[in-house]
Amino acid sequence: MKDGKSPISRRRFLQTSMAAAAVGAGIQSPLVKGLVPGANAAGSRPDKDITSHYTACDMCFNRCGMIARKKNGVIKKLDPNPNCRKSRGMICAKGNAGIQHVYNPDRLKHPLKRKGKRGEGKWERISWEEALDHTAEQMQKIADEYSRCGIMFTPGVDAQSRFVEMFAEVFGSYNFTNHESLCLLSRNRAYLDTFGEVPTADVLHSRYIIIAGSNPLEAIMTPDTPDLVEARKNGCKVVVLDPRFTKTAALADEWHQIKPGTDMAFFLAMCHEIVKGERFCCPDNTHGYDKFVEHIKDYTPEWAEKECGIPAEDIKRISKEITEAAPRAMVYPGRRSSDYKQSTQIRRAMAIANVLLDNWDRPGGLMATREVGVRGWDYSPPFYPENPPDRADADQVPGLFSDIGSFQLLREAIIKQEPYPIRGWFSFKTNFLQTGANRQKTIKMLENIDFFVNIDIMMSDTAWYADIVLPGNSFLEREDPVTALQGSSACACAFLRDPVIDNMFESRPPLWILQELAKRMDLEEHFDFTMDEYREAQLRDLEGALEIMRQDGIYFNPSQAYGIYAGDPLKTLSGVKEIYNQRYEQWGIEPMPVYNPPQMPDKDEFRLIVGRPAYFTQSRTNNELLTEFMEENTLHMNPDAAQRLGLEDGDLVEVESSSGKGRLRLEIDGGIEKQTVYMVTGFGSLSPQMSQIYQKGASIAEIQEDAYDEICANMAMHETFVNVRKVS
Ligand SMILES: Nc1nc2c(c(=O)[nH]1)N[C@H]1C(S)=C(S)[C@@H](COP(=O)(O)OP(=O)(O)OC[C@H]3O[C@@H](n4cnc5c(=O)[nH]c(N)nc54)[C@H](O)[C@@H]3O)O[C@H]1N2
Ligand SMILES: Nc1nc2c(c(=O)[nH]1)N[C@H]1C(S)=C(S)[C@@H](COP(=O)(O)OP(=O)(O)OC[C@H]3O[C@@H](n4cnc5c(=O)[nH]c(N)nc54)[C@H](O)[C@@H]3O)O[C@H]1N2
Ligand code: SF4
Ligand SMILES: [Mo]
Repeated sequence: MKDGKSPISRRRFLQTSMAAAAVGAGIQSPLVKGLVPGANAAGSRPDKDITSHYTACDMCFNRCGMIARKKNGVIKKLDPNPNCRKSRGMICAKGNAGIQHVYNPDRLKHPLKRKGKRGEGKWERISWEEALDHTAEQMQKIADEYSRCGIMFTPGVDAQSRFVEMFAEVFGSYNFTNHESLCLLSRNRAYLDTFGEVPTADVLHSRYIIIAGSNPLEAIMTPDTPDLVEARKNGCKVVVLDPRFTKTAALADEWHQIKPGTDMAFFLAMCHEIVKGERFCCPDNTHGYDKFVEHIKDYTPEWAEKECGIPAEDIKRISKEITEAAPRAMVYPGRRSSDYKQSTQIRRAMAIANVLLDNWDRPGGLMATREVGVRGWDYSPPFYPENPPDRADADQVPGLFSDIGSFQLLREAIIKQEPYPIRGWFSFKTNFLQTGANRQKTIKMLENIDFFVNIDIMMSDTAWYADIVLPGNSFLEREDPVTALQGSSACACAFLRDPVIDNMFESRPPLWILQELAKRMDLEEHFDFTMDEYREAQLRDLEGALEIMRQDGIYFNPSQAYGIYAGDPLKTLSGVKEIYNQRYEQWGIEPMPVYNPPQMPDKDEFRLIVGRPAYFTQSRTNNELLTEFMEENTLHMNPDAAQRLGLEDGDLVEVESSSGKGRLRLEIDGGIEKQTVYMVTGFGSLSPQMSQIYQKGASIAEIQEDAYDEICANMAMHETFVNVRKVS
């Protein structure tokens, strides 16, 4: 590390990550054993100087089981934990590159205080003592001058984010939000409002899967990604609807290039066909079946063809085939649904199709929440009578999640300083300046923020705009609480992390930072616990689980997988599956999905959509082992469209929306719909300290317009229309 280079060579990294990617394809591949000698791998390496440490990957939210190999105090390699059924004994390329996450020369090394203007990049090194004193003082000042709700808290996906949530509550702010309003809330809304909870998908045992608005072969989800490959081998039919020819489309039996934003037409027509076929009949355990039959009368496949571009004959055939395979069949619920203003209703149409397939709580269908047994920590946050009555983003959309709200609505509230002032921002492990649509608006929001503290592992674009930047430690340096995980039929499991190496530089864990702040704000009593005490409370109902975690790196609860409800009422208002949603009726919105064509780009415009490559997580692109796969992002465009504009592959183009613009190279892509363009997230960095991505490609957040779902205010990224022109 002395020369600033990582201790693993790139060539060796590529070899190992390829091997691991191959492992992902098969479930009990001999490669797993090749990578990890011995089932219980701890201590079984031939080189006696190498020690092995169980952990869980944190390069994305999947948290695949992992074993870190350490020699002379340095992590040399990350291997999959073969005991981890959730990840099917796999880690992906990003997981392998976790080593560069820890040993990245761009890591933040000590606390920093801004000296110049925001974004100017003038920093002063300060001690932790000064950083914590100053942060506590500023937060207290805002609480005193405005209210405790005057600070917005935004933690990212992390085993310790719960502590930030607790801190926000104890401090007294309701203005808490996280990545979820950029990600999956409209999907969650749709499934909660249909089945009473958000299911996992039993991909492995399914016989027919329609995947729409999801790309699990690149947007990796465990165990769904390896399970999809396995299910396909076992004869499961896979049908993909995507405006792009993705890797999932390549695996599928059928790919249909659907017109963006029209999925609801396809699924309503599919429901029409299923109902017409009368193979399925479920009036007993559903609410509103008869009304729905009437509702979809005119949503015929012939009608849908005109909207979504998929031939009526195909819609009829697919509907018949999937009904024959039901109940071991599904419309895959997917995950990210931050697409359209109507995403909740689009996903509702997909959820209702699942109702008609009668796959709820059954093998090969949608699985209900299983018992893991990890419990919470009991605490009682103080009540602050002087606080405003509610969140600043309350009441603006009917189906807002009251615990999470919406980043975009909070941003709006801060810009307007309505209904009350929010003057502070506490952020941990999120990068809204790269992941929140309309970056300039986020920068504008900062004009009204008096104090912004950011905890990151690197100088992200968001950290670059902070007043105080605190260096967080990485997952391999951490002592983390127990995390419970669900992974379809694969598992209901739990794991924890112990440090593999000491904190590098002056980096610190979130809990320590929060405890230090609590001490300085007279909130100490609420954070007066050790990690051991916390874990003990979490595991109070799981005797022996800790030992099992230590021995295998993971604990499985062999809890019931199917038939969990067994005739008991669902958690919906009616106690049954709600095709007709009663609460929507109360809210004054359509209780059943009504098709409205999406807003379309003008003749000379394109719709800009997002999606992921397999080798980056969100904006976490600043990793030398991964930029090897893609040095900068490109704008994908259909060849006919490019020809019309006189553009050639590799041309430098400017992409402009009403929000902003960016310059990047054109990539001609025969697999993308004609009026749609696509680019990868996480480039065009503002922060020069992100050395791999600074001045590389363009930031999509700069170009995306500020749209959100009409029901729950989840971000709607595909409502962005752009012009593209050649830069001469
Ligand atoms: N354009 C576009 N926008 C999107 C998406 C998209 O596909 N395209 N996807 C959306 C989705 S689905 C989601 S979930 C959100 C995600 O939105 P974010 O949560 O904002 O995304 P990340 O890029 O994961 O940001 C994580 C930040 O945490 C830092 N970090 C990583 N590890 C650690 C650590 O151990 N400690 C600390 N303190 N910091 C760490 C990283 O450096 C990075 O700055 O983005 C949404 N926004
Ligand atoms: N490698 C990698 N894996 C990841 C992540 C990552 O950043 N990188 N992030 C993780 C996270 S936080 C999430 S939320 C999940 C997201 O996983 P997914 O939900 O699978 O999300 P995306 O990759 O955004 O895939 C969405 C797909 O929908 C397509 N699409 C766009 N518009 C439409 C439309 O109107 N109709 C249809 N039918 N399709 C459309 C896009 O082209 C894209 O292929 O991935 C997780 N896994
Ligand atoms: S999918 Fe890849 S990056 Fe995500 S947790 Fe698993 S190994 Fe890590
Ligand atoms: Mo996400």
